[in-house]
Amino acid sequence: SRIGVLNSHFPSDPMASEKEAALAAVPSDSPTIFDKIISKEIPSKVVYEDDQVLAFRDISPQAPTHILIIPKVKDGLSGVSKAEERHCEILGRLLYTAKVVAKQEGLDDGFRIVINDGPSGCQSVYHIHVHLLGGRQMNWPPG
Ligand code: TR5
Repeated sequence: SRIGVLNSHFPSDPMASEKEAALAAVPSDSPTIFDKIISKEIPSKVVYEDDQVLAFRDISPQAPTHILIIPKVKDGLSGVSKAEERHCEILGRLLYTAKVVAKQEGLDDGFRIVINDGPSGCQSVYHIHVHLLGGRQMNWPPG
């Protein structure tokens, strides 16, 4: 559970080491639902695509515009915390694509970019993705 995950950061939790192991075991190379979205096995509302990245509408939008931008080849990049130097180019391309898509979506007043990482960061799909959110006033701090 979410609370269990949070508790694992307290050394007094007797289950801490077990939970840490479970966290460490999140496999960065395992396929995710996004592989099937990339292959078009599962349909999605694609708003931008090139040879390296895919951008599609989030199935559970948290703002009038909510788009996910992902690399077509994961290459071990399940999240930012797994980034290696070889990923620098694709990491930059994900952000650049967010800008291109924001313009395409008419988000001229601004937008929010989010990358969740790991259980405490509320990541649920372990294939790196940039959330592009816009079309309403964002609040700070985020939840
Ligand atoms: O929680 P994190 O940051 O990992 O973001 C994962 C996002 O993927 C969430 O905002 C989900 O709503 C989104 N998601 C999950 C699925 C999905 C999707 N967006 C589009 N299409 C989807 N399909 C077909 N299936 C999903 N399980």
